[in-house]
Amino acid sequence: MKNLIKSIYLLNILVGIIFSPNLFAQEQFNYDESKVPDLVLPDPFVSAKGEIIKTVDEWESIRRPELIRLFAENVYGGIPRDFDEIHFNVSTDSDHLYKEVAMKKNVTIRVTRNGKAQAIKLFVFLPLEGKGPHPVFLLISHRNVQALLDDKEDRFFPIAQIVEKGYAAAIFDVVDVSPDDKERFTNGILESLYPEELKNSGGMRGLAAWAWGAMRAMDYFESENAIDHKRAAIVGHSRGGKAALWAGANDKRWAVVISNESGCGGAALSRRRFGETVKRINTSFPYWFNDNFKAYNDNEDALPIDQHLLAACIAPRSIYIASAIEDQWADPKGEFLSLKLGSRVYSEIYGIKVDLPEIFENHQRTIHTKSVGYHLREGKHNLTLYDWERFMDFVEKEFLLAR
Ligand code: GTR
Repeated sequence: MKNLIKSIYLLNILVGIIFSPNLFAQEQFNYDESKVPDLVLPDPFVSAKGEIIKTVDEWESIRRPELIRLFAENVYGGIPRDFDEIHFNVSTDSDHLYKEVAMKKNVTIRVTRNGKAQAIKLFVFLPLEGKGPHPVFLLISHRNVQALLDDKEDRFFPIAQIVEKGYAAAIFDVVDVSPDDKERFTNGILESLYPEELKNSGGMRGLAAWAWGAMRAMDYFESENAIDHKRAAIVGHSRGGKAALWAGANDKRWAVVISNESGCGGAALSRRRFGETVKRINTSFPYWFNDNFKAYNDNEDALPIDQHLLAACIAPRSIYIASAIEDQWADPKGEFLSLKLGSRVYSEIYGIKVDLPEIFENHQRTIHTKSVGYHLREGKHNLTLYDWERFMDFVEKEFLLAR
């Protein structure tokens, strides 16, 4: 009898596991354009109080600061500006793979606040050819930077190609600022420099911390004579692209902001719910965004912003959005639409003639217009030499025009 009860009990557990909702309730993601809801998006030109925004002054004094605040409160958390000291320890490194074309500087950026310190390693490659100061590309890397620097075949960060075009190439690993990990993300500036952010449901989390790191790299560029910090481009791929957009929106020192396949929480419109959704990203990567963002799980229409307004906050500086056809998870169409709608601020507020097509076309194409760059390439989710070549073409034109 005892054995029978035991068997029934075990059978119950087994049936419970097999039919558990967790095992079968796989969330469905939409890849069908006909199922995308009709979009009603927040208007760039109407403030929260209902003021009509028409002039540069109204944009810059009312709407733009309001949007930055709304993104900070509801999505990323703000990027703290205060610290006590910043110090750059620079050494020239002659032991590297790009000796023929570049000089390598290893920079340790040391930031202190309230008696605590954080060190970030920044690697800078300066062209040997040509007279400086050189314009610079900074890549926010969530891939292991040492591994990238040790692999000459890798084109995620194509140092030789960047430097040969006359640019400085700089990179840091997000692990030095906030590790890209659900458990360990506080193990950086969130514990050392800004612990109060964690107590705030609208405070900084991983992505904003990475953006903060990029801003400290810019502080270094400002101090480096070989770099033309007024001609600096910030680049991020995917999660790094989300951080690049947030850094670029907040910090006007970036002349060019480049987001590669940044998708949900980056360039893609959240309300489309195509591919990755707000709920899914908040479930898989809760430490990227602040706690307030979780309120928009399955509730995107309640967001006071959408991602086209992040693109708009970068105006009139240059913005570049890139997508890949097979990267449907990141919603290439939603990325294009963000740029198209966000670029209205370039044309309608700043009078910059942006010439993006009216409709998204799902084939490989590059569109470079004044201040706004875009490409869609064939292939999968990745940052490739093809992408970098398009970025460099665009940046070259932008900087020539700006001279
Ligand atoms: C995915 C994530 C995306 C994107 C990507 C990446 O797993 O869902 O939002 O950030 O990672 O960073 O490569």
